[in-house]
Amino acid sequence: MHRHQFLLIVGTAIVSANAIVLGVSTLPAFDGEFKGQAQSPDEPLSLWYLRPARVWTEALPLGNGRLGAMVFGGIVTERICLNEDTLWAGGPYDPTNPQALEALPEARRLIFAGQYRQAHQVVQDRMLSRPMRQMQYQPVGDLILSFPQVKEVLGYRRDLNLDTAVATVTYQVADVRYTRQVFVSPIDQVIVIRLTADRPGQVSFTAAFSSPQDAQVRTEQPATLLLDGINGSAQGIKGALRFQARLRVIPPAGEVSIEPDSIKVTGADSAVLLIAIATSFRSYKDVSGEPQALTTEWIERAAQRGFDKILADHINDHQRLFRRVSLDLGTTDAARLPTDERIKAFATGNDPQLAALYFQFGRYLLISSSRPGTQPANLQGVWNDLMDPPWGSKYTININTEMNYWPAEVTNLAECAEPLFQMIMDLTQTGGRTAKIHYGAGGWVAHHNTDLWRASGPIDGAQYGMWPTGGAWLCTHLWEHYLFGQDKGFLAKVYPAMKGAAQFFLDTLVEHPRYGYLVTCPSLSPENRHPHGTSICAGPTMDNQIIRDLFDHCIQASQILGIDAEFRARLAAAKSRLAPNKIGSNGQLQEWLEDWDMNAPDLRHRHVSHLYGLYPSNQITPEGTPDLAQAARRSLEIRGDRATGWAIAWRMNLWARLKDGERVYSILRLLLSPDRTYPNMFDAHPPFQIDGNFGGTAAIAEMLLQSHTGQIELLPALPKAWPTGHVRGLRARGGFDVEIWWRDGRLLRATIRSNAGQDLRVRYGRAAFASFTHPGQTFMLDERLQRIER
Ligand code: FUC
Repeated sequence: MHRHQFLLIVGTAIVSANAIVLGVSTLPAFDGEFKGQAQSPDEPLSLWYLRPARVWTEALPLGNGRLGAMVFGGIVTERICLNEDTLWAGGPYDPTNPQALEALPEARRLIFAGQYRQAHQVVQDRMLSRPMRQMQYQPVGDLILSFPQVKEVLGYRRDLNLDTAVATVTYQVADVRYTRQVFVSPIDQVIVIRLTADRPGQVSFTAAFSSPQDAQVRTEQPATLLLDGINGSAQGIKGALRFQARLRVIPPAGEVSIEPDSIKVTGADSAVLLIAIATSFRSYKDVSGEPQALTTEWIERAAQRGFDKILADHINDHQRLFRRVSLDLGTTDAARLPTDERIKAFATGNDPQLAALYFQFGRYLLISSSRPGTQPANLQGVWNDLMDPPWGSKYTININTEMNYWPAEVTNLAECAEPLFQMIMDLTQTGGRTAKIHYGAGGWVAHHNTDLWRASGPIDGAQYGMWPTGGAWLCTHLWEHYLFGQDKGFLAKVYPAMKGAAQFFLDTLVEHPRYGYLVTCPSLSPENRHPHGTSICAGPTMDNQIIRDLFDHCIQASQILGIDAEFRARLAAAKSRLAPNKIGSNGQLQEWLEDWDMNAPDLRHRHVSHLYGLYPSNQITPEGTPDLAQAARRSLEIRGDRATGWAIAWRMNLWARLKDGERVYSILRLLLSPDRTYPNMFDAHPPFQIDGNFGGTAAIAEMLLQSHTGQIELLPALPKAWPTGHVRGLRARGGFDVEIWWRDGRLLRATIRSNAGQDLRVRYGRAAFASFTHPGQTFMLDERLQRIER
């Protein structure tokens, strides 16, 4: 530990946030000594460390879907970064560009004439949204707790218990042990901090807020600290949100003094701090909410209920979701080390439990950043401390947002995807306008990004933004939700959104003059340049695959719902005219209609868009389409394993679908290394982007269970590194819950529960099992898939 460096960084970060923004005086750094080594926490599903966080990517994330908190665990100063998921820049806005439609025929003509650069220019100049960039996600600010100076601390430890979703900081000063617990309750909608000491009268601190927003701090009785602000303006869109953070110290035992901009507690036995945060956001088009009324109501209610009840309800509700899945990949001595040390050693060591922890951390992050009624998990989930974060911490829907939800169904957190579905419903509205104004089309469209205000047009630049298939990709999540849950009521509710997405393509696909296929134009293969100086093209492979899925899902849904026969026939006709997957001269799956792959400027590009057909889609499978699967493998080899966080995680899922467990595991070693995993286990793009966490979690599930071919396949990509293990609670398409035991690299036993009465087909290697089922029926199978009767 370089203590000197530690002091410097903590000092700088805190001073700038306070001194510049709110004028809070310089905070003292901890200049004492650490003595005595702490033990690892009892709960194996914990992240833990021997020192406070120096930087944000070492701090520990907590959240209830709507609120986020990052706990640094400092000794003299504690910094807790605060987020609320509707605090974005700007306000309701309509970025449609009425000039776009006029330019559309010209762009198409140039593309079909092979004049790609000229087409690019037309798109760039005339077809992008106004403004050309979307609004960014922003922080509320920090809670700063200042404690008395101390010379040395003993047995310092900070940890995050994934099973309880509580972060704890504990250390001893002289003969007093201090404990700080922090959690974010989904039931009471408050951030809760409890400070205790094992001797009476030892808890003293000052609580203050700092914020990079346009915000003011004040105090009021009883023991209340308030931060009132308005959000930032961006791209010429004025900040239209009001927000409030309200902190109450309860019960104000000991000596409490209320200063103009802070609350001071001296000599208390313990203290509980409650924080409520709200903005005036009500929907993407309505910002008339009452943050003050909301925070007041939440604080009053929580204060009355008291710490013990709030904590018990929090833990119950978290465990209701979290405990649905357990995963045991084996444990070695490495599991006793602090988490940051384990990340450094994973690639070269033997630490299977760290992979299980990474898997459960992904589930923990989804529960903490996306719950019914909240915003979907953005590029950083719900955690962001910057006013202008990388890529705006938005929703990038040409891979990243979808990847966030890859683990939702299979790892038994289906309700955590509800915010994504709600976002799709919003996009049908805003995207309907974009379809009409930019394309003169019916239905709705969303391009490669969206934000809180559900902007749906092409942005950022022609080579990134001119991609009309983002909304369609999102819609595949609606169908997958139905496949896993078999809820026809849900399907009936979301079918109009799927239909609207399909309608847009019926209206805008054009016949390719050379091939005769129906293609998207203009479009691109996210965000990869072809050999002709841009990414702009017609009918990239990914589009054909996504639209094939969308049409197919609509056809099946309309059959299940017994509606729309005529529309279904139109879809079937159009589907048969989409371009097929093609194998290029190098044996690769072509990324474009033309065999351009080997001449593209970046052969190792991070996006592997054309492999969408292999994962997440099931259009390409080793058994069903062996030639295409082989071509996909070739494309993966050409791209290589090394890439940014999410791109690595995608590769893992792809290799899992090719059933190469050793390859998946070797890529996991790249993902779970300091290059792509920060000390707090956040995925490094770099910088932090949460998609890699979720993609990695999905990939680990995909190694153990697959169900995309009408059958449940057990242990399809099990690596040698996990010879013996057990997983409980994974879900399979068709409405099944699956539990698997394995030993010495072979299946031992599996239990499959049918929830929806669908036919069951199971495979393990060459062994197979099939049966009719009725809802609630459970099947126990042995290592040869013979049924064990109970
Ligand atoms: C896409 C990717 C980048 C990054 C950004 C948020 O543009 O190409 O790598 O993940 O989204």
